[in-house]
Amino acid sequence: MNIWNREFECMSRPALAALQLERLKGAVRYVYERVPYYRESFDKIGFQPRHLQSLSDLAHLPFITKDDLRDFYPFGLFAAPQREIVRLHASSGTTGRPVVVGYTRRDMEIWTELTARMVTLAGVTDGDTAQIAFNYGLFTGGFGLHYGLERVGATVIPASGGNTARQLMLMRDFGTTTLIATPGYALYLGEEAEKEGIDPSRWKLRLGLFGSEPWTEEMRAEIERRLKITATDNYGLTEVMGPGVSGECPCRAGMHIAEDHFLVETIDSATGRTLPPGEEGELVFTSLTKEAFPVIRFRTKDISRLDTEPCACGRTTARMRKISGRTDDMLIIRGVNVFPSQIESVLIDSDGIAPYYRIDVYRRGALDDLEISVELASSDLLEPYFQLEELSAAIQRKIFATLALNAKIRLVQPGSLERTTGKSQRVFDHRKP
Ligand code: DLL
Repeated sequence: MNIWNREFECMSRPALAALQLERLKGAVRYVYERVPYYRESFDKIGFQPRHLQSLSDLAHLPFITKDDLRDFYPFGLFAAPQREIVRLHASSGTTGRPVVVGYTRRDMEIWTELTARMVTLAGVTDGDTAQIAFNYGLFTGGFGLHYGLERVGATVIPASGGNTARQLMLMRDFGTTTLIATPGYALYLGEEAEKEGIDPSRWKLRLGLFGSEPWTEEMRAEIERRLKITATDNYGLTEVMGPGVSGECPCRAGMHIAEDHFLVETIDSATGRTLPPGEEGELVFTSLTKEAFPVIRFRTKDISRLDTEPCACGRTTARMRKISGRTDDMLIIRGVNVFPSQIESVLIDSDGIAPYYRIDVYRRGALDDLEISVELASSDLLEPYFQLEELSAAIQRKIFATLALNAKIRLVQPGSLERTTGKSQRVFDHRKP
C-alpha cells in the first residue's frame, strides 16, 4: 500500500504528541502576536502563550465559531500581510457574509502536501487519470484537489462542476480512472450514464474520491453499484484549510487526520467539555502550521468520533468516523431528535425507490409534521395504485421503527426531485421564521 509521507503518517504516537506540542506552542504565540482578536480573547481569561505547557492546556482556550469568523469579514483574522498572501478562498455560506480565508506560499505548499497524502490514501497513483468535477472557484474543492493530484503525478482533468453530458464524454474518451465530486453529483452522473445506456464497467473508472457533504454508508453502496467503482470518503473545511484535512484508506475504518498539521478534539456541544477519544461529539480543530489564516479551537458543528488505535494500513494518525450529522442539522420533531442521515439510511435501503429524497418539516397548529418526498425508481410503479399504497406504508413503517415518528410519505415521479452538481440541499424546515 502506498503511503505518501511515511515519516509523518506513521510516526509513533508519543513522537507525534511531542511534535504537536512544539507546533502548538508556536501557533498560540503566533496568533497572540499577530491577530488582535486572539490576543484580546486570551487576555480576557488571563492566558499568556507561555502558560501552554501541555496539549491538554489547549482546553483552557476559548473556542472560535463560524459566526465569530464572519464578524471579521473579509480579512480581519488574517495573520499575514497581503504581500504574503498568494490565494484567497471563501466558504460556501448559504446566507450572509462568507468566511474568507487566505494562504501564504508555505500554506499552499502544505495544502498540496496534504491533498497529495489524501489522494494517496484513497489509492490514487501517477498511473491514474483524475477528473475533478468539483467547482473551481472560491470553493476549495476544485483547486484544493488539483494541486495534490498533480503532485502525485496523476493526469488531472480540470472538468469543474456541471455539464453532465460533457463529464460523461470526458470520462469515456479520456479514460478517466478516478472521479472527484460530491457524492450527490456522483450519484447523478451514475443515473445519467444509465439513462444514456452506458455501462460504466466498460470504462476505466475504478475509484471515486467524494466528500464536501454528508453521505451515509447506504449512499456509498449505491454509488459503488451504479458506477462500478470503489468510493472513498474525504473531509475538509474552508476555515481549516479545505480538502486534505482527513481522508479514508482502503481499510475503511475512518478518515486519517493530518495530525502533524491539525490538532483535533471532540467536545460535548452543549457544555463545551472535551471528550475522550472514542466518544461521539462535535469536532474542534486547531491549526498547527498555518500562516495566513490560523485557527485556534474552531468549532465545526460536525459530529464524529475519534479513533487513535493503529490502523491496519500502517498509518498511526487518528481517524475520524464518518460524519453522522451536524449540530445544526438536527431536527427536533415532536420532541424527537432526528438526523437527516437516519432518514437517508432507511430510504436508500428500501426497494422500489430511487436514492433521491427531500425532507420537509411543517408546523400545523401546535404539532410538527414530517413529510418525506421520495422518488419512485421506475414509472411502471405509478400505475397500480395498491402497490404505491403498499410501498409508502412500508417506508412509513421503517421510518417509524427508526425514529418513532409518523411521517407522511410522498412518492413522486422518477427524476422529479432536484439534482445538484455541488452540495445537496435536502432538508427544508418551514417552522423557522
Ligand atoms: O467542503 C471542503 C472539501 C472539499 C472537503 C472537497 C472534501 C472535498 P466547505 O465548503 O467549507 O469545505 O464545507 C465544509 O462540509 O464542515 C462538513 O459539514 C461538510 N463536509 C465536508 N466533507 C465532508 C464529508 C469543503 N466527507 C463542511 N462528510 C464541513 C460529511 C462533509 N460532511
